[in-house]
Amino acid sequence: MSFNVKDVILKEDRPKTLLLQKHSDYLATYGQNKDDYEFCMTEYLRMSGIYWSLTAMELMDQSSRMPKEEIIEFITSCQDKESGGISASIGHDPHMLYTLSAVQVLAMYDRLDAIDVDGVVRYILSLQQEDGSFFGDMWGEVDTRFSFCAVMALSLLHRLDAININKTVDFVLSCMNFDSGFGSKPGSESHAGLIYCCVGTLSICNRMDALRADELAWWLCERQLPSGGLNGRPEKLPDLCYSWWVMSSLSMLNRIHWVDKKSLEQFILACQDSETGGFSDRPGDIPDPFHTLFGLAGLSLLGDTSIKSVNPTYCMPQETIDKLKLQPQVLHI
Ligand code: GRG
Repeated sequence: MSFNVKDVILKEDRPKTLLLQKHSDYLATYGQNKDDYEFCMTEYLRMSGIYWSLTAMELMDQSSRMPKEEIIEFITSCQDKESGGISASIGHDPHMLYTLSAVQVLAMYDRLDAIDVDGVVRYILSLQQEDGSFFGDMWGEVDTRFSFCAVMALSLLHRLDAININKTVDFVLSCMNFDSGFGSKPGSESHAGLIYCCVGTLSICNRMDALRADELAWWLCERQLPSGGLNGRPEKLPDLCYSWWVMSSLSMLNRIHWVDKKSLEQFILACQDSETGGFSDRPGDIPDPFHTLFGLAGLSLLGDTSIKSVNPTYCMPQETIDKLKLQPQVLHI
């Protein structure tokens, strides 16, 4: 019996070296024309867009090309005075995801004073539920992504004690599946993106002991396809962003050497656009800041020394995490 593996084929004329200058130019000019169709259509996720671009630029040591003061002023304007939460763009509703992105950006700029920190803490606390889970916003969707956003944002603010950590951990553990992976809520299918969120939550809360590390790492390694790229769950195509979700999880589990690093590196490099700069989800597709961050961050985890070291839990430069004196847990065996 033969299986049909969904995968891509890497062409011989693909990019094979890291085009750092092109990526810096791509991100420095992205959004300079505020009337660009793509820029307008992504307003609903602008705050995360700023986080992806700034982190990628920081990792390339090029963040001075970003409009720092304009970004800080924008973030201040996106905080809702009443709830304390932060939105994706001015006049939008606050949400946990964009609150985290804003805190990450301000932490990198060492400008957390630009927002009402007590307001952010109050907002996050207001979204924790009796079972330890978190809503994403006032509309009540529960997802392990929001648990991770809550603990990451609070830990960056040194205010993790504001929430019930034991209940937070218990809820995340209730989302562990028979395959040792995690989904978005209890009983939901394991998915590499959500595994990163759950392992990240346990890393920040110092409860990595609760994982079934070998089985989980085995499931994560099985995400690697013949092209070298990784998918997010069985039977799916590879996507560059899983170079982050899978590899960061393996890194927290201290089992990054379980994947074939060389072929993954070839896949990541093949996702570069050699004309415009930037990385895309798969070779030949259109690049965007999201995949550009995860391409660079993935290469950093693989040990590329032309990129700064990235912290696998926070997806931020290690030097920022050191400056904040944070020590997310990594397994030792
Ligand atoms: C600080 C890096 C960082 C993140 C904050 C929001 C968040 C925490 C993490 C998101 C994790 C996640 C769910 C990632 C998956 C993103 C993705 C490509 C989803 C696509 O899902 P499908 O089902 O794609 O459309 P597949 O690949 O399964 O076909």
